[in-house]
Amino acid sequence: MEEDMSKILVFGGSGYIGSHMVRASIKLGHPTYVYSRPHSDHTEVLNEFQSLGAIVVKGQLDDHEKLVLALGEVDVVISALAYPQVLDQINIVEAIKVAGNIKRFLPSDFGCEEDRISVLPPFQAFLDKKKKVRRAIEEANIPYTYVSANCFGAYFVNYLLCPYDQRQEITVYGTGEAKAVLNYEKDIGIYTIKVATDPKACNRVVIFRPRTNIISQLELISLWEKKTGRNFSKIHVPEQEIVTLSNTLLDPLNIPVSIIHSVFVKGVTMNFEIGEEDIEASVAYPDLKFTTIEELLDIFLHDPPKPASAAFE
Ligand code: NAP
Ligand code: EMF
Repeated sequence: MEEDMSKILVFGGSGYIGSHMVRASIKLGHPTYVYSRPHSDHTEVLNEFQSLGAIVVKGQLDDHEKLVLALGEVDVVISALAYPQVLDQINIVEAIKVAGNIKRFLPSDFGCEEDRISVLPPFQAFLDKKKKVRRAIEEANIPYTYVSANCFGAYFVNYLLCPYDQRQEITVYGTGEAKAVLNYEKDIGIYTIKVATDPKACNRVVIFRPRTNIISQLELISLWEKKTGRNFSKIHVPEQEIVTLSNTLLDPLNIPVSIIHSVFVKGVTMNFEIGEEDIEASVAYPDLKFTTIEELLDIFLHDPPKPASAAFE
């Protein structure tokens, strides 16, 4: 069977979301490769992948020859590189052009749908870099899938509810009524591998917007109150204060507040229609299931995931 399975190479596979993609790829039976820096400090997770049968390729992101060689071994390429490395993905695009064999490339999107929204300047500058990578892929005629995974569920539950904190207060950004989409990281891994190898998803935008995962901050807090039996006082930060912070904080600290504004005040994960050309993952793959927000909170109650380190430090 293994010869029928696409070979998948993951950039950033040792990272926060990339590690879920690598585990999903291995679990679904794909020969799996991880491109990792020679002096990466993610040795523990890389060793785990190797023990599960993945091949770790050591190389820098600007080593063109190494990139072309690694790409020559595989069919599908997923990049889960972090914010500072977004433009380094142009090196991957250049190497894919030379290798000539890649059937699909998924750049490191995995958040808000950057081609449909407009946001505060610090977040916009971040999204513009991701858009630049998309345009380079299209220019080079590389078959792609763009994944709009929306909010990483455990990451944002940690950020919004601070579930490990004994404090009685929870911060609410804006009125707390805008709807947002929160998806569990493990599911993002599985669905990403699914779309990366699905012919229907070639040259499409795939949006992860399951009905069970759409929630406002106020609804999320009251669900958490119900589950924990606790009561929280809500400290509202007015929209204007968030906008002012996004104008005054230094780069890159101005990015998270701009993201909070876009997602939880403006509702950018929910405020556009999914187009006819787009794929919504929960509809397209009824054989799979997204962990609901209810279930995600149950995981926090019974088997709390490790908090991620901040994305912008
Ligand atoms: P991450 O864990 O910070 O980093 C991913 C990997 O990048 C690292 O494990 C590292 O792999 C590699 N890397 C390459 N060059 C590096 C360098 N110079 N310094 C440090 N690491 C380097 O990434 P992430 O937070 O998962 O982010 C991946 C994507 O998800 C991004 O597009 C980000 O915007 C997005 N994201 C979305 C959300 C959301 O809620 N939707 C939340 C967070 C992130 P090696 O050590 O093996 O080389
Ligand atoms: O740190 C983040 O948020 C803290 C409030 C950033 C990393 C998260 C992120 C989220 C996105 O959409 C929800 C990055 C890119 C995104 O498109």
